[in-house]
Amino acid sequence: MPSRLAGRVGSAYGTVTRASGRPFGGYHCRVEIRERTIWRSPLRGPWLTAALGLALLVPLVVVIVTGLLSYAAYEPGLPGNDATPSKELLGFYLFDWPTDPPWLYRLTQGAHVALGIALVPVVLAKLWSVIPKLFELPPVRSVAHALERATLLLLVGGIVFEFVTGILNIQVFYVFPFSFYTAHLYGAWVFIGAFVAHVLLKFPTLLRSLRARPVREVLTTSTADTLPDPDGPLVATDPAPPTISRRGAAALVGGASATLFGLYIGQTLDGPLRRTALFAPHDRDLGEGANAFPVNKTAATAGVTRERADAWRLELAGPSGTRRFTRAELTDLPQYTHDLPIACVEGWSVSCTWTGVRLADLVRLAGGTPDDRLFVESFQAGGAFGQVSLSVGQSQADESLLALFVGGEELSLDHGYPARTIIPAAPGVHATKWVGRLTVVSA
Ligand SMILES: Nc1nc2c(c(=O)[nH]1)N[C@H]1C(S)=C(S)[C@@H](COP(=O)(O)O)O[C@H]1N2
Ligand SMILES: [Mo]
Repeated sequence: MPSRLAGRVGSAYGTVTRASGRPFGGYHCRVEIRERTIWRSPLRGPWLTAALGLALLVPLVVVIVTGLLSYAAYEPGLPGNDATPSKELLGFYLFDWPTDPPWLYRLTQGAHVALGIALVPVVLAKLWSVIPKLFELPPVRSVAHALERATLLLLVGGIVFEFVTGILNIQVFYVFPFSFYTAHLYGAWVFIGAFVAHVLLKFPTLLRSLRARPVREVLTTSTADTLPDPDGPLVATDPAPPTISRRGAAALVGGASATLFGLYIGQTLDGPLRRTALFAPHDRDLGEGANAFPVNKTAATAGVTRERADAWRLELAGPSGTRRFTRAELTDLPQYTHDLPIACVEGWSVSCTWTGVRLADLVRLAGGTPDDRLFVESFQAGGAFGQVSLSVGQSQADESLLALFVGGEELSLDHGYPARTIIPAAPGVHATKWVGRLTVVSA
């Protein structure tokens, strides 16, 4: 008798024989019955797991690639930009981050964060679809089986770790007792390794499982007519009556995913659509006027006061010595105006019109050449955000500015008054506020 039927009529006997496939003793028998009767959804089976796997495949590759690009965008090879301890090979990057097009990081990091958020329901559904495996008994059957389970642990542990740290970070909820940057980078490599192995191993199964159930059939089958997959791993031996069809489940997961995407994407857009970013933490009470855009670290938390800012001089150090400039002396230099976005690693971005002195002009004023780069230091109190090495390309780009004005108004204290750098296509964290010193470094 087919084992599924045996399960359906509720025979504990049939359930057990199929599950263990061998003679059973009292203890073993009890455990197997429990395992087989908890997970009874008729949807669980090779088709659902494969369909969710396919839905995740391309977006996860985009999340991985944009994540690695974000690492490259930090220019981790330059002094002071990457504090990751003992990164060795994991810290490799292959190219200088470009300065053109200026919206590049806005796009890659917006995609990284928005897709990461949108995939949460799909990942949860995928974990739900395979959850009986977590309670598989006996826990280890052979060396090969132990290895397979260890890989799955890295895969599931890796994705859960990356999603949890990423989401906490974009919600500016820094509760973990370690550096987000380091943990998310190391976690990424664990996940990427397990992900690549998993895709290579399971892709043939994915194709086979999807072919077994044509899309047309899935789309036209009602809840009442929804049957379990024919025999296969994960299929309940004792399935409950269906409460949702496969197309209904797809609509549920897809709808949840689209809703999350829709409620986040606004934080990357300029204009009225920004107000749709209900879940994003950076878009409330921005104030009025040209300085009404998100503030990551306020002047107050950075220990910057109006008095300190007013007593300020910019120190410019280079081959021809150190010079000091008042703000008025800087506004007397040739001024340039560019529309450039600030694009934070946390996914939000905003385009502003910046006016100020060209960084390349300052390099020249300090006696540097077009092959030199800048080291930027803030006069804020302490903190890891105070120092950034810009690449030669970033220091020399026409659009890279020491900005003094935004949207035609003086920078507000929270946005970096008296002066901040703004670099095309660079991550927001490299747009140093309250610049205290610029040093020309020959590359
Ligand atoms: N000195 C200093 N500059 C800084 C920061 C900081 O904490 N200190 N935060 C950075 C980060 S993470 C971002 S995204 C942008 C945010 O700029 P905003 O606060 O002007 O919007 O400033 C960057 N510049
Ligand atoms: Mo940021």
